[in-house]
Amino acid sequence: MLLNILTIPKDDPVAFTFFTGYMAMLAASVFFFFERGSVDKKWKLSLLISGLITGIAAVHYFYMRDYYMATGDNPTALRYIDWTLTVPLMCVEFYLLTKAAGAKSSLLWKLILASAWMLIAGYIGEAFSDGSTGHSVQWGVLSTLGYIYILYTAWFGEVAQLAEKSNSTTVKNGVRTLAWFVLVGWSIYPIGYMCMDGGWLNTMLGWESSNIDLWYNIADAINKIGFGLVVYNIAIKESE
Ligand SMILES: *C/C=C(C)/C=C/C=C(C)/C=C/C1=C(C)CCCC1(C)C
Repeated sequence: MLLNILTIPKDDPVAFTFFTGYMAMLAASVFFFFERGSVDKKWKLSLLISGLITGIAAVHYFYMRDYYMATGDNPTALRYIDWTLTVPLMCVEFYLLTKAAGAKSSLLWKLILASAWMLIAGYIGEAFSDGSTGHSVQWGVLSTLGYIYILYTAWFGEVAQLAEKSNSTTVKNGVRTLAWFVLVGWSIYPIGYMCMDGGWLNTMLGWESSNIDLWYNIADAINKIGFGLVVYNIAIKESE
């Protein structure tokens, strides 16, 4: 197959979002790293993590983009390696934000465990798909259990309760905004998942499987850059 990374077909939105996604992640990382200098010492670690999330994504987008342009396939392994690193780092952001209100490291480990569960089940559902709806739905449902655990923790569980106890309204509101990201932004991923071959939506609507990356690319930009910007806003306000 011809390696064709210089021309983006004008009717290929997936390629388009791989290029813009890559550049946006890179720019966001530069922004978060530089802005570490504008916030109080106690917020520098949070901004570093924001920069690492988009930075790790930028490197994976670099490779995923080329993989997609060369093969036209979904870069499933690269995608899940990226998520395996970046989703736990997002859990670290929740932990750091609620630490001042008394978050224990056990909270962090529970969130990381739930994300590992969610991603391993999702990977099995995608990478070992036999094209059947049964396989896709079974692993999708198992994965969703991990997602619901994180969602519950952010909205009603430990994270929400600790944020409520925080004496800063900025932190309280910020954590609530991040919980919205987990509810709305993260829900784009299972929708994308259901569009794969054999996926529930794909079967129902007869969509193309390559659409899966369009969903994932849009979701990643919202969740990684948007999430980081919320943390950045909290840090700036709290540093004033
Ligand atoms: C930066 C990457 C992020 C925030 C990735 C988040 C990924 C998910 C919330 C994925 C969830 C999935 C399900 C809930 C069910 C189907 C399989 C997944 C892995 C796509």
